[in-house]
Amino acid sequence: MTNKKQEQLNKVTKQNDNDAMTTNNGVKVNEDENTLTVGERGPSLLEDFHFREKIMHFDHERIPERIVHARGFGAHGEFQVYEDLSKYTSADFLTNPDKTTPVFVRFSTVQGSKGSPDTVRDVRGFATKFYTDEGIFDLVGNDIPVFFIQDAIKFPDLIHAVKPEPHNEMPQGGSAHDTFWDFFAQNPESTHTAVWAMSDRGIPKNFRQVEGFGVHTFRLVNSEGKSYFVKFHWKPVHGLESFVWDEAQILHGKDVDFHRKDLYESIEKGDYPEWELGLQIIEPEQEFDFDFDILDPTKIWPEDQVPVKIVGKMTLNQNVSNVFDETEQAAFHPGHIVPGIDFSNDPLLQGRLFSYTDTQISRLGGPNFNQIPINRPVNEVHNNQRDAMHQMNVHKGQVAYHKNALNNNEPHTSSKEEGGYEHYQEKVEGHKIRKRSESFKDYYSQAKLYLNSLTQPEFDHTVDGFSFELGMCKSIMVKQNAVNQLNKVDRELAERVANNIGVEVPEENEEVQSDAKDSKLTMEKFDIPLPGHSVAVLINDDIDEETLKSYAQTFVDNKLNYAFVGKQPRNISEDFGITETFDTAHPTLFDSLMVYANGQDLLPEVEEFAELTYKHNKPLVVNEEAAQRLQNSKLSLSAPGVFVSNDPATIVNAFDRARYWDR
Ligand code: HDE
Repeated sequence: MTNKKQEQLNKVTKQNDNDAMTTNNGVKVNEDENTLTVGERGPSLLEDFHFREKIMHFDHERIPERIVHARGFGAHGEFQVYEDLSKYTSADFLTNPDKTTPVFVRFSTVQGSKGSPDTVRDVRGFATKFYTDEGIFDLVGNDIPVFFIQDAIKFPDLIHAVKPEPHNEMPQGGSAHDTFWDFFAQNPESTHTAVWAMSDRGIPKNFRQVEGFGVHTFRLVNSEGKSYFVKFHWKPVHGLESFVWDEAQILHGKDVDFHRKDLYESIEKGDYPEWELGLQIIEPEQEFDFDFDILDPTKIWPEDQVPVKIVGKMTLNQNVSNVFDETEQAAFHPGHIVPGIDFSNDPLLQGRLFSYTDTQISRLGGPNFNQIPINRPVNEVHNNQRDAMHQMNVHKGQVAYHKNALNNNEPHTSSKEEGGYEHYQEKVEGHKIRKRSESFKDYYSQAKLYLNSLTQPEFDHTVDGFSFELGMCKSIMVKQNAVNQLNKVDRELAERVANNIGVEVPEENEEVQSDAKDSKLTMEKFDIPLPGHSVAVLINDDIDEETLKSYAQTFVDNKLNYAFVGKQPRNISEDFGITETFDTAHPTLFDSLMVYANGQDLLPEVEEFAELTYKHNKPLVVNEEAAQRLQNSKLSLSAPGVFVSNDPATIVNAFDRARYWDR
């Protein structure tokens, strides 16, 4: 499946097949395994230009990783709007339902370096580049709808606090350390987002099953110049799922690439990840109708109050050809917008508009990063910008300035009617001041709203999340200060965390008083479709070929991914059989488990596999032989989500729920 962007990329794709190796200057290479030396055992010669070029290039292969969001993974796809939204916006990709717009999406963690594990507890970046016919629109969002700070000037402080501590560069890929929680306790505006990050939202099971949020308030502007406030949402067609923390931690070691592998393999198999684009729209006259400031990025617009209008679908359908060339060099920027979309005065958004171009200059080596294939728009670029590092174009002609007569005043500017970008003409007045608006100062009500809206297991997991992270802190003062902050949101949360980590339970009656809930904050709001889930079938001793095949057929029919796991691999055909062993497979790598025993005692590995699946609340089916032998294990055969059956359809039905929290 190719779209315009992929065709453009194909044109610049270098194939290594069937081509003679050359130097970068085009000279054919006759030898690539030995440097030029004086005699077979003599010294190397400086004149070996092929060696020098090869090593010089290698020496400079790495570019600086992103300051934040260094660990990421991307894919191509396309977006199509369901209906003409010209009532709200003039953006061509949002008004023409017949048009498909190429997209490139990069998911990321925030804290860790490029090689850190995928499954850490963190906010996930969800950045989408739309290659529209009117230029590039980047929706550079996260999987959590709010952010830790309200003003961009505090971003370096937040990131310095969360990144590995400077004196020992620890910890990697996590916020469970003193400086982050000190920042949290001293900067109460971070409370709401921290509560989200400590809940199940901080440990998503994969990228396919996260929500996406533009976070900031933007504007949509229609062709008459009328503007609406808008928040952008991505709603996952595959529902929302998370890990349990123990499972995520094991995965840091078992498979550091767990999330990227899931995305890559889903796309390779043709099980394309999909999201629907949603808009929350507020009329300009309603700007002050809410008990929060709609410009404050630490606040959601509760969906029960401002419903999300579903307007289109994005499908990721092609992996990149080369991760460095595309994903690593992708330069996202919230300031890349197209006519029909505009900014609000959210002070966090305004600051981001400076940061992203600035960072690309040092990361991608100069101001021509827009010419890197992944960053090029699909429409043509004409302007008088010239020269600079890594210029990829050969500009023709004498004239490089505007206005000119020598070249008929080309390239010319365009009026709004001709598609020129015109900024929304908002009237603003005020004094030059450094001051936070009073309307930004309620830090706790929405954190409470979030906690009130969680199911009991979700709330319990949030208590566990805080208990782990604060428990890992060394400073008693930091732990106490952090719990004192939580006490302003929710008494039960503060009390349980204080007891878990051994600090004093703060005073009573400090918490914000509110029973308000929003039905769209629990992760259980989405159905979770069966396809894409996985099952490991453990073969304890032996299984006949027919049974194995019938199991496989049931899984294929239901679009479940599966692996047969045994003591040793056993090929039945070239691509079918027992492909995994107890050394290569692990319960954390699968969503469910079937155990098949055939008379012999259970192997210790099988019992361990079953116990961990049980502990992580996942569906578990054991055949009768296995059930008899599991009588004395740590798992209870009568617990919810544990089934004794020989029938592979039982596991299909067990996916009625992805996790049995009541186990
Ligand atoms: Fe970013 N952010 N950010 N950020 N951000 C970067 O840009 C920054 C913020 C987000 O996959 C950097 O190219 C400032 C909010 C994503 O390549 C940098 C502030 C949100 C990505 C930067 C914020 C984000 C970045 C680092 C405070 C969610 C990864 C490398 C005002 C709405 C994009 C780069 C990718 C990356 C600055 C806050 C999302 C340093 C100053 C809020 C998804 O420019």
